[in-house]
Amino acid sequence: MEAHDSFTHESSPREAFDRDGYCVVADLLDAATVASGRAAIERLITPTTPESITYIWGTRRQTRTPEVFIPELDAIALEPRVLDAVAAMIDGPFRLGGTPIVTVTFRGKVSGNVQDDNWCGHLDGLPAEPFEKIAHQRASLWLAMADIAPTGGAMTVVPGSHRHVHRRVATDPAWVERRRKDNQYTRQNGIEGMDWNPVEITCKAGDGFFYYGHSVHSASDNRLEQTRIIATYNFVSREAFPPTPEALAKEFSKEHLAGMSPRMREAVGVGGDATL
Ligand SMILES: O=C(O)CCC(=O)C(=O)O
Repeated sequence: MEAHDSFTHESSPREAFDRDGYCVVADLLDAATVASGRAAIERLITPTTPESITYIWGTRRQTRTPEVFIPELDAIALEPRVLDAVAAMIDGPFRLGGTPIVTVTFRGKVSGNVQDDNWCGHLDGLPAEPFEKIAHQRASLWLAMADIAPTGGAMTVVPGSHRHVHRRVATDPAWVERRRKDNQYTRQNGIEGMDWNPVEITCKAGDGFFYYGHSVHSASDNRLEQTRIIATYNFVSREAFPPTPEALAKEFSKEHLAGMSPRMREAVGVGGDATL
């Protein structure tokens, strides 16, 4: 597959991801695809959507998966530019390793703002293996279904924090012990030697970003009227995470698997050797 233009810049998305723990890739979806994805999301998620459908964190709503799925979002995983972007991030053949997750942040509080210097980050667990081993076995691709502007509830990351986390895990058992109990990272409670310079990942509708969960990150408050609307696609290396029946049963509901198009079934690895 030909590398897309955006991958030939001086710093490719993959290099940026390795350096910063996240990277933005512009223009993965066209306007019509964004509009249809967004409409399907807005039909399901409103400020009063119940907890049986979404996890609630401040004004942020995130679909419960695998039980909640939005069929219209499936085809987006197969968009050629999406697949190109993922191919640059994962080593070898890959598959979609989970139900697309929808996140909508309405105006209001989530975990502070960089502008007020009261933003608080966290890690999605402490890494069990070195960055070099795990970084390109999975790719969490967040597709923006609406523009995300500063103070608009963006995913926020401390660039390069994953390097500090991995170094501590490899060298400092007392730190690991402490951070198992304290997963809150602030300017006052950061990581020794790490610059505290959280960055909001702003982008346009149709853009995507990859982020690494062992970076210090969190969602910011949304101070705008514009809701932040994201669909997250978790792709995995097919070799590292084969589509065994047990894996598929955890990743997708029976109803979702039953209603999938043949191409989508191939993309998740149901019943065969097809790879993306
Ligand atoms: O919604 C976001 O931007 C951040 C989500 C987050 O912190 C997480 O998934 O762990």
